[in-house]
Amino acid sequence: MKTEKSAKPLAGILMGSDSDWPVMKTAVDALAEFGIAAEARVISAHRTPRDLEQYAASARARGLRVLICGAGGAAHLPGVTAAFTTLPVIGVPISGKVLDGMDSLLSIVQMPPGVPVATVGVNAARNAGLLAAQIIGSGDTAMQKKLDQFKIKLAEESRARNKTLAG
Ligand code: RP5
Repeated sequence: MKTEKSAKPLAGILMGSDSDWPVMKTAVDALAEFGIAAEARVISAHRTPRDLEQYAASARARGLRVLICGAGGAAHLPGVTAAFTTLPVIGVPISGKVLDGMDSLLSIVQMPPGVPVATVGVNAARNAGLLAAQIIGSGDTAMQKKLDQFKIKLAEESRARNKTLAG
């Protein structure tokens, strides 16, 4: 799981298991498109809860600006992380071998009032990475330009799809 770059990580990527990595790597890749370094860790709300408290409670002081947490099944990782920090937390429901990720989605999205988690779609870690880039870039003009360029490219690619239609 090599994600650390020379630049200081601004995003923390947590996942309940290394089995979540193929999905969560797409968040790291999305951040990298905007030159944002991330650090990735396997920390489980159930298996290593004390490690989670330590990580989340110290994240802001270590310079992180946003946390992205992916978990499957009884997916408490994003919610418990949000309990220990005031950094923005983005939750990624991961689909497991049963229930198609509905269990994870509902576990993450139904947070109690006062402890928000921004939940993306099932396995939608790329969107989590893009949202994290927007959060990190919200007060940064140079980053805003990169995000604007990304939107322009997205629109161009969408319009180009008209060319593939028959007739
Ligand atoms: C969750 O249980 C993890 O986030 C993972 O999605 C799921 C299965 O974990 P493993 O059995 O693959 O370690 O805690």
